[in-house]
Amino acid sequence: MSTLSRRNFLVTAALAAPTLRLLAQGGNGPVAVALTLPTEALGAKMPADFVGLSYEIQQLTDPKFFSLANTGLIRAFRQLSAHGVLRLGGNTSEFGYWKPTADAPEPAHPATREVAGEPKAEYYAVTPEAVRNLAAFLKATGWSCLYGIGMGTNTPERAADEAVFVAKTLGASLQYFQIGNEVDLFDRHLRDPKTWTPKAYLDEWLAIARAVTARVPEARFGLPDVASDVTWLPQIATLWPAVENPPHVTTLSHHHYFDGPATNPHVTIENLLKAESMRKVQHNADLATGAADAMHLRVRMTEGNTCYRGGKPGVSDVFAAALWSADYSLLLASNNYSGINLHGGTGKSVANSVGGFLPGDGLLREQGKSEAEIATHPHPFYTPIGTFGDKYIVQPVGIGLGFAGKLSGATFLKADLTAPLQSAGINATAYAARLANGRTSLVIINKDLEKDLALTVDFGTHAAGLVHAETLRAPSADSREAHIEPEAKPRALKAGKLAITVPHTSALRLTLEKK
Ligand code: BDP
Repeated sequence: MSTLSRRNFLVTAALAAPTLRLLAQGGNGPVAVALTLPTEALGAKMPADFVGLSYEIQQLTDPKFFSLANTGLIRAFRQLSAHGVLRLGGNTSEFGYWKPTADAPEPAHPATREVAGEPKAEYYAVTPEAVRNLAAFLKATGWSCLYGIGMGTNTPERAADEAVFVAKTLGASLQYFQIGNEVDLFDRHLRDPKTWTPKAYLDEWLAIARAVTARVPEARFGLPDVASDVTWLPQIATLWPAVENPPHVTTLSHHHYFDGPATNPHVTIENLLKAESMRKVQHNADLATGAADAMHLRVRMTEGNTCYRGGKPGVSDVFAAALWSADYSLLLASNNYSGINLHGGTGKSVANSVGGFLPGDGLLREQGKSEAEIATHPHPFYTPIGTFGDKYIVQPVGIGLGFAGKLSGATFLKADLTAPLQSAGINATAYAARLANGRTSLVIINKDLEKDLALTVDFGTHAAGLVHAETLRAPSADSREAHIEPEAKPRALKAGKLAITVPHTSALRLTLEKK
C-alpha cells in the first residue's frame, strides 16, 4: 500500500465472498471497483408476485375504476408486472362500509375524535358492483388482491358480511384479508390513547377475524399493517402463541414512507438517495423478519412511498424516485420480504385519505406555479401510475419498481455486495441473483449524484456465455422521466470478466447467458 497515495488506494475487502479489489481515484474521476461474484450460497427467494401497488378503499366508490372497461389502467398494471398484487386499504378503509344492496341504509357510525391534520370522518360505501368489477379487473391484469376491511369504525358482523361476498366474488384472486390500516396510529383518532396497545388491537382483530373465519372457513389474513412502529410485529409474535385456535395468518405487514410531508425541508432528492435513508429500512426489516421467523411467516411491505401525505413534487415524481424504488425493492426482497406495494391512485382518493388536500399542491402554488403547470404533475405526486384524464402513465417511481421486479422469481446470491461499494466511497448498491431460468443477474444502482462507477465484474464460476446489459436512466435526477434501455448487442466476456461503467444517477442490470 505504501506506493499508493491518498487519492489512489487499494482495499481488499475482508469478505469471504465476494472478493473485492478496489481502486478508487480521488477528485471527480470514476470510482473503480473490481468485483467477483459469489458462488453457490443462495439467500432469499423473490416471489414471482413481488411487485405490488396499494390503493385506497375510497377508490372503490367509483366502480368503473377497477373494471374491465378501464383498459388503460389494465395496460399500465400489466406493464408493471404480469403477476402483481393489488392491495386495497389506506386511511379511507377505516371509513369504508359494506353496502350490500342499493337501498341498504348507511349504518350508524361510532363517534370518532376529530384531530387537526388527520382525515375527517367521511364515509365510503363499498358495493357489490365495485367488488364484481374488481374481480374482472384482476382477471384481466393477472394480478391478485390483498383486500382491506376496516377496523376503526366497523363491526365483526359487517366485516363478515363483506368478507363473504368478497371471498366468493374474487375467488382465487384473493390472497388474503387485511383488517385495519395503520393500527399503531389509532390512538391519534380512533381509539383511546390510554388503553390502545398491541394487545388491545389483537383482541379486537381476533373478534373480527374469527367472525370472518366462521363464515369464510378458508379465509387467510395479513396483519398488523402498522404505519411506522414496527416493534408491533415482535410484540404480536410474543402474544401469538397464547392465541387459542388462531385464524389463518399468512403474512406480517408494515408500511414505510421515507419522510414527509411535502413541506418538510428534509424531503429532498439528496436525502432520499442517501445510504442513510435505507438504514432505517434495514433496521425495520430486521425487526419485522425476526418476528416473522418466530411465527413461520413472511413479511410484506403493504404500503409506502417516498413522502407521506401524497408525495412531494420534484422528489416523488422524478427519476430520483425510480432509483429509490429500485433500490428499496431489492433491499426488501434480499431481506426475504414476500413483496412490496407502493401506494398511489387518483389525486382525489389520496387527498381524501389525508384530510382532503395534498400539501404538494400548496407547495407548487407557493412557488407561483400555474394551475395548468400543476396539472402536469401526477396526483398524488408519488403515485406509481399517474391518472391524466382517461390516460394512465407509469411514473418514474413505478418504472424503478418494475426494473427491480425483473428479478421476480429469482434467488439472491448470499453476499453483501453493497457494503464494499459504499466503503469505496460511492453511494451505490448491488444485488446478484440466480433467475428462475438459471441465468445470473447482477443489478448495480448508482445513486451517487456525482461519481461514476468504473466496474470490473469477474463472473467467476458463473462465467459462461454473453452478457446482456440494460440500464435504468434519465437525463437527470430531477427529470420527470425514467427509461429502461436494453443494449442492442450482448457483450462478450474477456477471461470471464466484463469492464463497464455505471454512470452516476443510473442503474445497470447485467444478465449472463447460460453455457
Ligand atoms: C398512509 C395512509 C394513506 C395515505 C398515506 C399518505 O395509510 O391512506 O394516503 O399515508 O400520507 O399513512 O400519503
